[in-house]
Order: sequence, then structure tokens, then C-alpha cells
Amino acid sequence: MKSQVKTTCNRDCPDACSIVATVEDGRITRIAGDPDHPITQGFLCYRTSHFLETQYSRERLTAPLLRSKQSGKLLPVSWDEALDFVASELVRIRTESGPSSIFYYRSGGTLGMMGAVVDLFFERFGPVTVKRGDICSGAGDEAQMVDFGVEDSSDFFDLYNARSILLWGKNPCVSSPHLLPVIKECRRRGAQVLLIDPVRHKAHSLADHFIQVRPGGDFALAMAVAQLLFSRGQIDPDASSYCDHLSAFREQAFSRPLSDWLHEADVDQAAAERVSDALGQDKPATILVGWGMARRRNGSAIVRALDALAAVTGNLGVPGGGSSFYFKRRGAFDSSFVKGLAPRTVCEPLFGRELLEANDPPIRAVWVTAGNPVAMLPESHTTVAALRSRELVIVCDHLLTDTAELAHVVLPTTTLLESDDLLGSYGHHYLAVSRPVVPPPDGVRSDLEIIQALAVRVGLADVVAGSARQWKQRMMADKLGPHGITVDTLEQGPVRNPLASKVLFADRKFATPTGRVNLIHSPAPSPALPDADFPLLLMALSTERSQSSQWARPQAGLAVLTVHPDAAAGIPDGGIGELHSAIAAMRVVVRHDPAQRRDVALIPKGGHLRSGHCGNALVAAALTDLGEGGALYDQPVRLRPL
Ligand SMILES: Nc1nc2c(c(=O)[nH]1)N[C@H]1C(S)=C(S)[C@@H](COP(=O)(O)OP(=O)(O)OC[C@H]3O[C@@H](n4cnc5c(=O)[nH]c(N)nc54)[C@H](O)[C@@H]3O)O[C@H]1N2
Ligand SMILES: Nc1nc2c(c(=O)[nH]1)N[C@H]1C(S)=C(S)[C@@H](COP(=O)(O)OP(=O)(O)OC[C@H]3O[C@@H](n4cnc5c(=O)[nH]c(N)nc54)[C@H](O)[C@@H]3O)O[C@H]1N2
Ligand SMILES: [Mo]
Repeated sequence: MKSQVKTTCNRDCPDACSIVATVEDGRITRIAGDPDHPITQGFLCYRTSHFLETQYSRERLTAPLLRSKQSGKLLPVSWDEALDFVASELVRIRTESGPSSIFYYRSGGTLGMMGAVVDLFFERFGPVTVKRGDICSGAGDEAQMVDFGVEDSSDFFDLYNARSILLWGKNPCVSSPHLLPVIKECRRRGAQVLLIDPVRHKAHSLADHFIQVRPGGDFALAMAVAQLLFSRGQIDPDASSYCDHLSAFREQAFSRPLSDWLHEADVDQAAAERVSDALGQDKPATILVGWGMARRRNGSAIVRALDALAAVTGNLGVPGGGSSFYFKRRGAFDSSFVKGLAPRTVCEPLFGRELLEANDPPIRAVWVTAGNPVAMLPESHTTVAALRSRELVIVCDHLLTDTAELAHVVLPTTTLLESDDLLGSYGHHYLAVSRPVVPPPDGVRSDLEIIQALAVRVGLADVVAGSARQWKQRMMADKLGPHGITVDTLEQGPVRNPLASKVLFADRKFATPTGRVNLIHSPAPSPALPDADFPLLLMALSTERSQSSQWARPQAGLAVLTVHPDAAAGIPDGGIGELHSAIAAMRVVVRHDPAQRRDVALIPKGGHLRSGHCGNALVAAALTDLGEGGALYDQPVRLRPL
């Protein structure tokens, strides 16, 4: 028997693709992109098209694991044994030390809305300690909220109306491949593309102009551009009617000579003029603001400066214009049953340190779901020390990750092909459902089933009761119901969120307290500069081969570090070196790339600690200027021959 089933990819990715899976005799034999989905357009990325290897991997967990008191090893047990143990321990710890001694951590393993039901459980069981800040996009989120009061974008296809597209710190070839056909079509229609990135990467081939800015030099570049815009009369004459602080923004831009800003950005004047022409003359212009760029100590100021450039040049509220950082992926759903109560919070980028230091009461138990904080948060060794010294660590995952290895209990959960959930997207406005293409293997339960089984044991069965479908209905009823969109509708195919405007801010009304754009007018931290001891900034960037720490194929050999030949410390191309930061070191294979800057060291994001590939072992935990994001790319390192 051969059949085809459609589902939606639940990964932490802006594309949220529709997947067509072929099932033969109960086994998935092929997955492909859905030709009927307007964004997916019939193709999948590398990492998801290789997902069957993970789906059917021998490494997949198919029974709960409990750490044996005798051997200290994680051993398979029944669900009843695992859940009875977890329930009684959590209740005991709550009774002895209060609910804030339990820390519940959920990350981006799945972006399905069902995660809110797990949140609800922990809020009602406690409320317990939860995370604050955001390792992924905290700085940029806060920047957009401060500037516009809302974080969203115009319609995905509105890009066709742009004459200039600025890929500012963004690599769609890796992180949002379904943007590529649209950008290519825009170019065919005559739009120009500017790429502004310290790293020369594949998207370079799409760009008419490439500006290889200093890491974190974007704020200075934006100020140089602002000066040029003012001097050359390229500011929108109406800007003062919808922007606050226009003159203060102008003063800030002129607070230093143009040459100073250019020096700080490490670009020449022609490059800044090109940006100013794109925004001020070859309009409309859309800035596609990358997520990676804001993972710096001045990351929020950078995003705020780009928002301001788009605003003062009249590129907001017009077709083809915008400063697009995010699409409001949860906006159409109602998860207000979670109230957001918490007696205490742990700052996500400071996870390890804050866990170790938390007092009154100390954190005794940690529940990790849909995340791999050891590999993905900075200062991996601190994270390890923090988890290792807790009394109870529970991890829900389908693989024994660097984090799961440290747990007392591991609860095996479903994959993206077994998911039964509701999804928006942070890269477009389509809404969709995921549904199990095949049932999970015996011994595996969905996150919803796990939390429901636990809830029964702690007297909260009613709080989280209901099938996945009922929860979908519940989360759709309020906002989508009036538009006639139900679970049935989404089961027929994806639907564009009817609440999302085609052109954001078309009325030039913003959701700030004054209704106007709040232009940045305060100084920004200067970019992190490497020094003689540690002359390179380590950037662990997304790779097409993995979704964060979820690799399409196992990592073999040493991690590959890419540097300019002059920055290779004499190590030949293909040679082995040791990469040091102030806190740790790792062995790497060195690759020369003369197209890169001499002040960066590039490594794939998501390397595992146990295989020695983990860049985050070298990254000291540090915060961004706003939004409590992680300054992940500002870590100075040095390369040494062996
Ligand atoms: N294949 C794959 N796709 C992914 C992911 C993955 O791990 N693998 N991750 C997903 C996730 S979690 C997210 S949040 C998204 C976004 O994932 P990200 O990888 O954050 O996406 P980009 O926005 O492409 O940001 C990376 C780009 O920012 C550039 N950059 C870094 N610092 C600076 C700077 O100072 N200035 C400028 N101008 N540019 C800078 C980098 O060189 C790089 O080209 O993608 C998702 N998609
Ligand atoms: N140095 C450096 N560090 C970074 C970044 C960087 O660019 N450089 N990027 C940052 C970014 S953008 C992000 S978003 C974070 C990502 O950090 P994480 O969200 O921790 O990333 P993943 O490695 O994808 O971990 C997700 C885990 O969830 C599991 N999982 C998958 N599906 C499910 C499910 O349905 N249920 C449950 N319970 N688990 C599931 C996966 O197997 C995986 O182990 O990392 C950040 N860390
Ligand atoms: Mo992310």
C-alpha cells in the first residue's frame, strides 16, 4: 500500500514548509516539498530532505530512560515507572522548596503551538521558574518593539514591488531557502540586491553589490548612510509627520565625521553611498534584516538603526518597502490561557551561570523540552556544570543529545513527521497544521501526551485535557473563527493569515505610545574588536547541513574552521590547529578562504560538545544591548598551530 500524506515542517525556520510524504506499508519512503504551497514551491531544504535518516535512525529513543542509582547509567524503563518517578520527585521538590525551585525550559525544537499547553501545565503546577530573554532573536525583537510597537512584515510576495532589496546580515541560501526564488524573480524584474555581511557566503552570487562590513560595524555604517541621506536630500519630506526624534536622529548621525563612521564600519564611502541611493533614491526598498547580525553586544542598536533608515526614507507603509525582521507567527492563534506568571526567571543566554547562582531557593529541578542548551547556549561547560549539579533533570527529546545525556530522566518524543500541531511562520503569513504521517514508534509519546500523563499524576488532568485537534480548535476559535477558518480548513491546505496586512503600516500608524516611529537617538556600544592576543571573532553560523544541533548526518572528524589565509597562524589549508578563547579550546581543521575578512573565524553552528565540535564551548555568555539576547558572535579567539 502506497499513500501520500501532507504535513507541515515544525522546525525553527522561517519557511514552515508543506511536506508531501510517501508512505509505503507503514514506512515513510520519501519526503518532498509540496508543489501546491505558495512558499514551499515543491522543494525542501537539504536538512529536511535528509530527515528520514533521523526518523529511522538507530539512535532514536524508543523508551523512557531513567538513571540507575546503582550504575549511574541511563537505562530503559516503562512509561509508568518514568512518569511516577518524575511526578513524585517534582511534587516533593515543590513541597520542600516551593515551585520556583523548578525551572522549566522550552526552546525551538518544534515551533508548534502545542508547546503552549506544556507551558500551561507548568504555570498551573507552579507557577515555576521560566526563561526570560531570547538566545535567538531577543535583541532584534526588542528593537522592533521599541521602534514600531509591533513586530511583523508586509506580505511575503510584496517583495516583488521592491526596486531595492537589502540583504542586511542575512543568508537566505542557508537559513530561508524559500526566499531565493522570490529574490531571483525580483532581480529578473529589475530590482537590485545589496548584501551587507562580514562574511562572503553563497548569497553573494545573488547580489549586485556586496559590502563586507566589519562584524558589528553595521550601526556605524547606518549612521554614515543617514548622514549621506540628510546631506543629499534623500529624506522623505513627510518623515517628521510619522517619526519621533527626527532631529535627534539627525544629530546622532552627525555627531561624528563621516570618515569616523566609515572607519568604524570598515567600508569605503562608495559603499555607503550605494546604500543611501538604494534607500533614498531607488525606492521602494525593503531591508531584510537578518537574525544573526543582532547576536552582538550592539545588536539591538543595529536593528534600530536599520529601522530608522527605512522610516526616514519613506520606505515604511508602502508596497515594496519595509524593515522586515519577523512575521508575527503566533498572531492568529490564541494562547492566552497561559498567563505568563512566573515567580522567577532565568536569563536564557546566562542559563548556566544563573542556574548555578540562583538562591532563595536554589533551582533543584530542571525540565528541558525541545532544546539542547548544552550545545546551543554559550559557555557549554558552565551549562554542563549547572545541569550536572541539579538534583533532578528531565529532558524530552527524540535523541540522546549533549543535554539529554546529563538527565536523570529522558522522555522520548515525536519527530516532525509524527507531529500533530498548529503552525504559523516567522518568514511568511501562511498558517497550517502538522499531522502524523505515521504513528510514532511504540514507546514514543508526543509532548502533549507526556504532559497529560504527568498531569493525571499530579492532580491537574483537567487543566491540559483534550486531543491535539481540540487544542487546535481552541487556539483558532477566537481570531480565525470569525473568518470562517477552522481546523478543517487548515487540513485542506495552508491559509494566509487573514489578520495580516498586505502592506504593514499602510496608514503610517505605528503601535508605539505616540503612534509614530520611535527613531533611535541614543549612542550604541562600539563593535567588539579583537586584540593582539585574540585577533579573530568567532562566528558559529547556520549551515545547510543542520538545524541548530540537529544534523542531517553525524559529524565526523574535527570541526572545520574557515579563516582568511593571513589569519591561519601559519597553518596550511587542511591542517590542524587549536582554537582558543579565554575560557576553552578545541581542535579544528583549518580551511583557507581568501574571500573572508581577516578578523573572523567561521565555524558551523550546532556542533556537539561530545564530538568536540561545539563552538559554544568557547563562547563566554554575554548579553546584547537590549532584549537579553546572546552576544554569540562577539567572542575573540586565537588560532594556534599544534
Ligand atoms: N539550514 C539552517 N537553516 C536555519 C537554521 C539552521 O541552523 N540551519 N536556523 C534557523 C534559525 S534558529 C534561525 S533564528 C534562522 C536564522 O538563522 P541565522 O543563521 O541567524 O540567519 P541569518 O539571518 O541568515 O544570519 C546569519 C547571517 O548574519 C551574518 N552576520 C553575522 N554577524 C553580522 C554582522 O555583524 N553584520 C552583518 N551585516 N551580518 C552579520 C552572518 O555572516 C550570516 O550570513 O534560520 C533558521 N534556519
Ligand atoms: N554559537 C551560536 N549559538 C547559537 C546560535 C548561533 O548562531 N551561534 N543560534 C542560536 C539560535 S538562532 C537558536 S534558535 C538556538 C537554538 O537552540 P535549540 O532550540 O536548543 O536548538 P536545537 O539544537 O534545534 O534543539 C532542539 C532540540 O529539540 C528536539 N526536538 C525536535 N522536535 C521536538 C519535539 O517535537 N519535541 C521535543 N520535546 N523536542 C524536539 C531536537 O531533537 C533537538 O535536540 O541556538 C542558538 N545558539
Ligand atoms: Mo533561531
